[in-house]
Amino acid sequence: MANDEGIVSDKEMVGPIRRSQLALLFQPQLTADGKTIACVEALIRQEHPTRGRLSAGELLRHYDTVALREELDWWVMEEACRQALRWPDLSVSINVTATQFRNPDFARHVLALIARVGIRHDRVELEILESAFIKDFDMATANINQLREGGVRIALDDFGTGYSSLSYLLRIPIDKLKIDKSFVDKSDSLQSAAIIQALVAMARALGMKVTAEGVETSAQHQFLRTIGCHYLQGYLFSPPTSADAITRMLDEQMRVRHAMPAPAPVPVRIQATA
Ligand code: G
Ligand code: MN
Repeated sequence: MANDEGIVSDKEMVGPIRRSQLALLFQPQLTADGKTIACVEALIRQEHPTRGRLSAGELLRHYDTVALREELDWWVMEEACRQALRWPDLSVSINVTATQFRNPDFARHVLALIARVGIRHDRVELEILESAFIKDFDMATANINQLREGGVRIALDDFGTGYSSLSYLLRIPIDKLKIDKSFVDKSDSLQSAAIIQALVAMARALGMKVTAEGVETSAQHQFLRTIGCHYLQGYLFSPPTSADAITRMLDEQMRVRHAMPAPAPVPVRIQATA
């Protein structure tokens, strides 16, 4: 039962009632031209009976025991992989926590889940924060190595906001950098533009892909495209949205592509025979 503020206690949130309130939304990451969805990031929300849609931050306050958090984390991972079976051409990106990375069996469990769901390993990308490495660097790295050997890709989320960013980059095997929204927001300032440009150049030199987060204006889009970001994510293209809406966006993408005029056929000359 809810208290005066409409907040449901943890006890009532376990089991099927709580699960039925959980929703996964997906936010597209597009190729730099803004025309093709390459990946979707799974983001959790709760459809609360009295308080409407709760953000991840509000929702996680209710999942404050280790067991509840763990159950939720695995629910997100499995649900995201299952939903992604609907979009065979896309990767799915899933946020994972520092706590998950400290579990020595984490990589093994993820690989088993992927095999059970039946999604291709190389379509799954895990987003981690630099803070995942602070408490136990060796364990986090061991998990990452095992995941990457299994074909799963790793992205460093909110890049640029943590500590020791540059030294981490050289020490952690990472496939993708996600440049934090706070830099993109200020990309009209010379300093921020210079930092973003340097980050992109460095990531590319290290063989990584780069996604810019929180792209909201076409000026930001043009800048990020020009300097060589591979992928873009943000409200300019789409907010986090339902799985059905992603399917509709893919249908529309296909329709636009096929509606484009086909290149003019090369005229065939028939030689008159003597
Ligand atoms: O830290 P992470 O990259 O996982 O954060 C994703 C969050 O950022 C989501 O909650 C999403 O709603 C939010 N977000 C994504 N794109 C934008 C954007 O263009 N503008 C703003 N204000 N928030 C965004
Ligand atoms: Mn993320």
